[in-house]
Amino acid sequence: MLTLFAAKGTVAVASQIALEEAGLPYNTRWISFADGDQHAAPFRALNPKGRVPALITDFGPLTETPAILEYISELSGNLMPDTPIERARVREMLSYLASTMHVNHAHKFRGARWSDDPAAHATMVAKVPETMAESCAYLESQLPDSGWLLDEYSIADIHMVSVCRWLAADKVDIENFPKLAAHFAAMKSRPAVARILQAHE
Ligand SMILES: N[C@@H](CCC(=O)N[C@@H](CS)C(=O)NCC(=O)O)C(=O)O
Repeated sequence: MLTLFAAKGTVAVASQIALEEAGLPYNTRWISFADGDQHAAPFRALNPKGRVPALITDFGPLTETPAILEYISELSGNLMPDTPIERARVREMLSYLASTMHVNHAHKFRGARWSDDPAAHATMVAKVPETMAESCAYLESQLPDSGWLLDEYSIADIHMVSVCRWLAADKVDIENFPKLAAHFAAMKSRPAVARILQAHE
């Protein structure tokens, strides 16, 4: 049985949605950032990076949202398009979300990763609405006028939910990006997505 380690409000939401949508049996183990669980020895033994998500498989822990999402899609034979170029497009989006947009967001709470200077932290926080809006503009440019990112529903659509959840708190009005707003609304109307978002409240 798969076990997913997650914390509320985090990118782990994407892996949870993918597990639900794939219909795979799994357990969720919630950890608390307020209690510093991600840095404590038991969790570090599973993920030395001290981050969620971490998916415990029969073959050991698997980390990094793009890898977890693709593993879930492979186990289920679902949530990935068929053609090589479309599969590459999915990976292109997952990579952007993880390596650029998530990192933009992380500058709000995790400035200590990049500087020891409190003044630098303040300027990083101030920049988040701008960089997240830039990322939204990129997503808007990639989405079709309606429907999913590609012809069929995929793990790329799922990963986008995790960053859209952060926008209001990051002072970005999603309504400035109509295709993204419609995509997020369509995602939230899916029962599996609604269930998981509710669990993060
Ligand atoms: N590249 C990783 C990033 C994971 C990550 O940074 N997760 C955050 C939560 S959104 C975390 O666990 N942060 C804990 C910390 O920085 O102490 C992924 O995409 O899964």
